[in-house]
Amino acid sequence: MKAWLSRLKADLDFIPASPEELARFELSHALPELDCKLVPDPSLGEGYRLERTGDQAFTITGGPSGLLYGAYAFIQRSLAGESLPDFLESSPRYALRMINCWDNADGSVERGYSGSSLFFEGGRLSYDPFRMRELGRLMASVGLNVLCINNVNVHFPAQLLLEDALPDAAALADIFRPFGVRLMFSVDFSQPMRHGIPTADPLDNAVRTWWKETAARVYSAIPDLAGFLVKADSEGRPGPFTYGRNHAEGANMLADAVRPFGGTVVWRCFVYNCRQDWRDTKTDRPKAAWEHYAYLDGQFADNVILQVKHGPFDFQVREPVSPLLLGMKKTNLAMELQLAQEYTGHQVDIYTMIPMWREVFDELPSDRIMSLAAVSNLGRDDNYTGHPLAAVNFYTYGLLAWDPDTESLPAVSRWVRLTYAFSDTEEGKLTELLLSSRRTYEKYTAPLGIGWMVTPHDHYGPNPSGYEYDLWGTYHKANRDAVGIDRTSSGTGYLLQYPESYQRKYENPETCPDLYLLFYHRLPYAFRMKDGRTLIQRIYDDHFEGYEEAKAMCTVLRTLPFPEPDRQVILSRMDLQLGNAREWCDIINTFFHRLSGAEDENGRKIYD
Ligand code: GCV
Repeated sequence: MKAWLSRLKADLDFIPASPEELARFELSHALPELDCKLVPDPSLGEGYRLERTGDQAFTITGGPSGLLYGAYAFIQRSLAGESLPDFLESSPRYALRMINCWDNADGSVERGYSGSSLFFEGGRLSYDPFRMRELGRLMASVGLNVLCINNVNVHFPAQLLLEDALPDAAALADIFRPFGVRLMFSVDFSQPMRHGIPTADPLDNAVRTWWKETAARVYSAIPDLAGFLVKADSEGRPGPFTYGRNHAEGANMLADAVRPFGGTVVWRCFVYNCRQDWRDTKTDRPKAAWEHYAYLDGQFADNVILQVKHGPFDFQVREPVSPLLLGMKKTNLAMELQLAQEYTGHQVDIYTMIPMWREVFDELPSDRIMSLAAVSNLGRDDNYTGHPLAAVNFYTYGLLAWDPDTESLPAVSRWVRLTYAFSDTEEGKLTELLLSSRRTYEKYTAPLGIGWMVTPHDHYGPNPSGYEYDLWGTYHKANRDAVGIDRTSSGTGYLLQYPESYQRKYENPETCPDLYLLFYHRLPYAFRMKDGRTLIQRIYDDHFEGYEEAKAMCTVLRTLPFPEPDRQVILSRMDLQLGNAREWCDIINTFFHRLSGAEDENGRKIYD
C-alpha cells in the first residue's frame, strides 16, 4: 500500500477542496512532463473520458469524482508502463463500491489482522488526519466511494456515531469528501431502546418517529452520508424477528427514515441459526439466507439494498455462489466479499483473492447486483494491510468494483508493477505466485469444497473436529466410510434453490466439478474421481501438494529483491505460513487416515 502511495510521489499534506483540485495535484506531481487538461462535465457523473490531444497532451473530461478517477487511471497506466490510449471512456458498473470496516469503538477490529482501528480508540473516534487522507487516496485511486467505519456488530459506544460523536464524524466526512468517498454507519436495530422507547418494533410509531428524527439529525451534520448498514437477527444482534416482523418490514422502516435525504439502507442477509443442535440433520445452514429472504422478493423499498455474502456459508476458501444472488429478481442486491483473511490465512498466509472472485462473477448474471461491498483488511499497521502482499486484494477489489470484467492476470501484474521496481522476470514470478496462492492454500487446508476444518473462533490453523459438535451448522460429518454433505434433492435439498441449469451441473457426483464435490455430495473414500484416483487418495494428494507448493513459494520469495521493511515481513510471515501448511497437511491427512484406514498410494509419511 505504502509503495503505491510513494509512487504518487507527493505527500498530501493539505486538505484538497474538491476532487478536481486533488486530480490536478496528483497529475502535476506524478506526471509533470505531460500536459493534462481537466474538463468538468457533470453529465458524466462518476465516469470519465480520456483523449489524447497531442504527443504529450491529454484531456480528461468527467463529473467531479470522474475527473479524479480518470486522473488516477491515467497515472496508474503511465507509472505501470502501459501504453496510453488515444481515447478511453469508462464508468463504474456499480453505484456503491463499499469498504465495510469491522472496527469497534475500543480500537479493536473484529477479524482484523493489520493492527488496531484506523478510526477509533478508547471508546471514541480518534484518527490521524494524514492517514485518513492516505486512505481516501487509496480508495479513490481504485474508484471506491463508500466507507463504513464501524463494525456491523455495533457494540456500545459505537452507537454514539448517531448521537454524541456526530460532530467528530462530520469532521471525518469532510476529510473524505474531496476523495469522492462518502461515509456510512452501521446501526443497531434496537437503538431506540437506549432512548426510553420500550420497543424496537419497526411498526411502532414511536420507533418510526425516533429513526426519522435521528436520520434528520445525522443528515444535517453529514448531508452526503451514504446511509445505514444493518446486521439484524444475526449472531445475537437485535432485529425485527423479536417483534414477529419480517426483514422487509424492518428494512423499509429505516428506508423511510433516510429517504428524504437520499440515503440508502444496506441490509445484510447473513441470517442463520447460530444455535443449531448438531444432531439436527434437517437444518442445513447454507439454505438459511434463501429461506429468510427469497419469499420477500419485490417487497423491499427502492432505497434498500440487500447485501449478500458471495457464498451461502461464510467466506470459506471455496463456496458456490449464493443462490440468493441468482434468485432475487425484484430486489436491489449488493454482493459482499471479505478482504480480511478470516478463514484464508489471517494475512500471514499469502492468499490473493481475485481468481476466487472471478469464479463468482463468472457464475453470476450481474444485472440485479447494483453494488459491491468488501470487509476491510486495513488497520493501523504502517503498511495498512499487515502483510505487504495482502494489499493486492484491496487494490484488485477496487478494480473489480469498477469493472467486474477485470481479469486476474493484468490486475495483479499491474499491482506488482506499481508496487515494486522489479525486472520483468521478477515481476512475472511474483505475479504467478500471487495468482496461484489461493489454490495452494485451498489444497493444504480444505480442498474439494469440504470447508470448516478450521480452529473454532480464531479461524487460523486446522482442527478437523472443532466445529463438528458445535452450534454453528458447519459440519462435514466425516466418519470411517464417507465424508461430505448431500445437498442435492436426495439430501438437504439446498441445490434446489438454484436455477435448473445450475442444478444439472452439480447434482451428479460423477459430473460435479471436483472442486465442489464435498460441498454437494457425501461420498465414500473409495469413490473414483474423474481422473481415476480414489477420493481418499485425492485428499492426501491435495494436502501434500499444497504443502510442497508452499515450500516452493518460499524459495521464490527469497529470490525476489523486495525492499525493506517489506522483505523482512514477507519472509518471516512466509516461515509462519510454511509451519501452518505443514500442520494442515499432517493433521488433516492423519485425521482421514485414522478414519478410513486407507494407505497413501505413494507411500508418503502420514502420522498415526
Ligand atoms: C462481524 C462471521 C465472523 C464474525 C462476523 C460475521 C458477520 O461469523 O466470524 O466475526 O461478525 O461473520 O459477517 O457478521
